[in-house]
Amino acid sequence: MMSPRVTRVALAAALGAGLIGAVACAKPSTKAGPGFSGAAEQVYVPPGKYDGYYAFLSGGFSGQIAVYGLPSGRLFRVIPIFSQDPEKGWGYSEQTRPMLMTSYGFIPWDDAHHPSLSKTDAMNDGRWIFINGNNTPRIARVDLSEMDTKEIIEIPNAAGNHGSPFVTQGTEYVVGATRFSVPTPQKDVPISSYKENFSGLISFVAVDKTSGKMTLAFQIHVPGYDYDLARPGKGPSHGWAFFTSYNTEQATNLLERNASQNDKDYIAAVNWKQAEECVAQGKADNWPAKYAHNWMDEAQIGHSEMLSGAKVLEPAKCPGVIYYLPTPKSPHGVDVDPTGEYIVAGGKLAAVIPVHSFSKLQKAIANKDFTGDANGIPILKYESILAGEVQKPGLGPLHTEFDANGNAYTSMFISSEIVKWSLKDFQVKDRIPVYYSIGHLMIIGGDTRQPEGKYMLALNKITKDRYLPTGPELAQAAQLIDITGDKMKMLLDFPTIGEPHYAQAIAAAAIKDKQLRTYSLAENKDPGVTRSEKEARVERKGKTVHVYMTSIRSHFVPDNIEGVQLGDTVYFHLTNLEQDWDVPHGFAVTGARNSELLVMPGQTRTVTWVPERVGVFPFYCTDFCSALHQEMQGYIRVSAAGSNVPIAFNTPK
Ligand code: K7E
Ligand code: CUA
Repeated sequence: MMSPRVTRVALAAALGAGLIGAVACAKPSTKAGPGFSGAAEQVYVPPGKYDGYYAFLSGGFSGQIAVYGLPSGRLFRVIPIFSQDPEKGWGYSEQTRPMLMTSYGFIPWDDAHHPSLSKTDAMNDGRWIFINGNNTPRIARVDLSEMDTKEIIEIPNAAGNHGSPFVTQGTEYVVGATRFSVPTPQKDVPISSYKENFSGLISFVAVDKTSGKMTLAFQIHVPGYDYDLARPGKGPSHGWAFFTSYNTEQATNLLERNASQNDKDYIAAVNWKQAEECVAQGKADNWPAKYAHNWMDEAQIGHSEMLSGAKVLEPAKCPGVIYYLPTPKSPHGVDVDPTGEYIVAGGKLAAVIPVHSFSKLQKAIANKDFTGDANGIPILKYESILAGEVQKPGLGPLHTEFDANGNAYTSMFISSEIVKWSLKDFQVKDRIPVYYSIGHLMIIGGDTRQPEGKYMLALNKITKDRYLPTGPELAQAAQLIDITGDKMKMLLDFPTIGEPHYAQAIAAAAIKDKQLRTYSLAENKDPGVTRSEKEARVERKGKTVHVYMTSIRSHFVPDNIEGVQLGDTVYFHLTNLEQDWDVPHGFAVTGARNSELLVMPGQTRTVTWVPERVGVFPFYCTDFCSALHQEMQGYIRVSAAGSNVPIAFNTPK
């Protein structure tokens, strides 16, 4: 995200803005753009009607993705990804726990920043959405027809997978960049030896065209700066990807000051097609690496395997693979316009928005228009690659998205506004205040070849006075803005789950009819499946008791179980026999230390229960499934260790 200094400055700015905001509350029509007239109609989706768009908002430090409807701002679902989610049993049930394995062991949380929809020919294709785990470097793939996480791959040798997982125009790759340079590979060295020992890695994870399966293709070893954000090129710039970096000062302490010295840092322009060739020619080194690859199989059972080794390319062995574009000043976001020609940077501390030209970049490379090099990586001359600078845009430019009419929209963190400017003349055309301290912004299809350009979301870090206060922690928020006219128009505020770093959105029509309704019971391959009530049973194997249980409206089979003893471990394998849409059943048992199970129709989920007391304990369905849901209950009897109560259970006669 940002340096502490910027954060503090921004907080001060936000406090100032808070006062303005208070005024805005009193007189909304003067402070929220041209007024709210008609806004209610624009966002109102009548009961029973659908929204026109799905929006996928990162949950930031919640580790998940939240699915909203636009324009209503209604929350539909939280997709559990990197964090255990007791609401759904994600990361608790035996089938889902492998999804959270890493080389550090089981990691039940991460900080998720950038959802990225899969693309075909630089357009959203509605198949998958990817998101990065920032803390323990990972990338996840969610299937959009199930809205469920199908795969998570760890990124070895990386530290802070922030500039990730932005997809290339044909989803050839999802990318990753190390936010923090570290000793690579890791070793025990003094922190003061940063300049000699620390470096960064830019990773390319290949995505299988048919299955979506992710494979670590190669990594590029880069100088020890902080690599922040990324965007692959498109159209003419397809085959390239751009990564911002800051801390070219290579400071290790008080970065707020010490990493803000240089007038310019860099955008790394990576020619990944060239990298592919060099790797194919055997020019990459094999580095030691250990990383987890986790996936859900077709039976919705999670697996985790530990992989080793990584192909790492040294830029010196692959000339032309990477160039540095000088960029003012501690750049954060980097965004590529719909034509693929313009590369826009957000220099957090910069007074202008610099726009690089891809065609000029190619010319400058051909002419060797370099001003020097950094660890052998050529630095291009700023003036030679510059398309233009947006003057006086506001304070703290971070991220840019694009509409269908040649306009760009940049979020201004410190001055809490969005500025609209033209890609033709780089002149500011409009600005709108946002509440407050905006990070990313998102236009529907705004990172594609053809933005839809109807709505824009402002994704704000701080809300201050916008909502009813809720103690020390206030909601982060999104704001919906109409961008169809010359003037941006504020339509709606809605709170988000966690920090909404970035978002993606797609027309509802593109995915709504592909939504899976049930899993097929006939095809259920879970080893714990119980396909009919007649097969329901309880089996003891030594100190382990397996309960093969079914649920259907409105009972469990079996619903009375005896013969369990202290010292046993009980596995409840619950199969939901329903084959109707929208009829999950839940399962909870007294004293369960993990979570409930929430089992979709046709699915099997397993929860582990270790009884700790003698007695008779109820279990019940947690999901209100029918008129007789409250009757959906049962008992399990726990006897003392060594008791002679035999295993017993009931099934329908
Ligand atoms: Cu919040 Cu993309 Cu992590 Cu910018 S990032 S704000
Ligand atoms: Cu099943 Cu409630």
